Parts: sequence; C-alpha cells; structure tokens
Amino acid sequence: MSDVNGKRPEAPGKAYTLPGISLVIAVLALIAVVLVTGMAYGVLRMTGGEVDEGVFKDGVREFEISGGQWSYKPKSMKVEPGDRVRFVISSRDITHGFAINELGINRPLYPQKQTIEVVIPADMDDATHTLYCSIFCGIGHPYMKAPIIVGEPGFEIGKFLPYAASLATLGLFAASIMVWRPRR
Ligand SMILES: [Cu+2]
Repeated sequence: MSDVNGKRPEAPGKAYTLPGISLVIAVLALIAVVLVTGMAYGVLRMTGGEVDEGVFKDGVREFEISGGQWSYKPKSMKVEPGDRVRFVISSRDITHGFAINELGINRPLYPQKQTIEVVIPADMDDATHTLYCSIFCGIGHPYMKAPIIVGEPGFEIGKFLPYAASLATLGLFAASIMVWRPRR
C-alpha cells in the first residue's frame, strides 16, 4: 500500500483518524443546524408579519377569515386566553379546510360565509398554534397555514427542534457518506 498522491503520508492500513471523523461530523451537523434554524426563523417571520387582533363586537373577538389557493387572510391572528372568539370564514375559490387542532376546530371552507364561535380556555398556555387547510386543494396545500398566537408566547424553542433534528440527521448522513467513502 503506497501513497499514490504523494500527499501527506499515512500509517499503513489506517485511512483516517478518529478525531478527524468526529470533527467532520460535528462541523457538518453544526452547519446543518444553523441553516435549518435560520430557515425556520425566516419562515416564521414570513408567515408572521401583520398580526390581526380581530374586532370586538359585544365582547366577542371577531375575525373575518378567507382562505384561497394557498393562503389565509389575514396571515396571522392573535387572541388571549379566556377570549370569546368568533371566526367568520369563507373560501375565495374552491373548497378548503379550516382546522385548528388545539381549539378542536375542523370544518370545510366554502364560498358561503359561516360562523364558528369558540372560547379560548382561560388556562391555555401562551403559544403559537396553526390554522391549516384540512382538505386537499392542490399543489400548495401543505403550505396553506396561518399562525394563531395565544397570549405572549415569546421565543418557542420547541417550534425549531423538529427542523433542527431532521437537519442534524441529514448532516450526519452526509458526513457519514463523506467519511466512509472508500479511499484508494
Ligand atoms: Cu388544502
């Protein structure tokens, strides 16, 4: 076994050193985590923006929400724990869904207006939940979402962990391919 490249000589039968592998994996995983966290933050910022706090009518916080391929208007909504909330919902085009798991809502969204009333539980934790389309409506369907902010959530690390975890796994996979590629 001779060094064909004429580069740095290595011990015979030892293609790499262990600290080398760990370093590559660590660096790639770090890059992956930074990238994904950045992307997740960007997406949250994008979907955030103009937060609609509704209009009070007889003590009920009312939102006019329309859904269409492939977004909701308004883009994000804010409520407080204990609020009585009325969603006046309609579709701008085809049938969509109107679902918020944490509030037990899942309705079809038709062009005709319909009204949903819920009470936000007073003991509900401050958090950002998701309004999403629950009826397949075309290629943009998975992206038809809008945040429902309850109270003052602050920075929610839990929102980023799934992204970070999947990217870290991807990073490890990429690192393993690079490291364990057969050498000659
Ligand atoms: Cu849909």
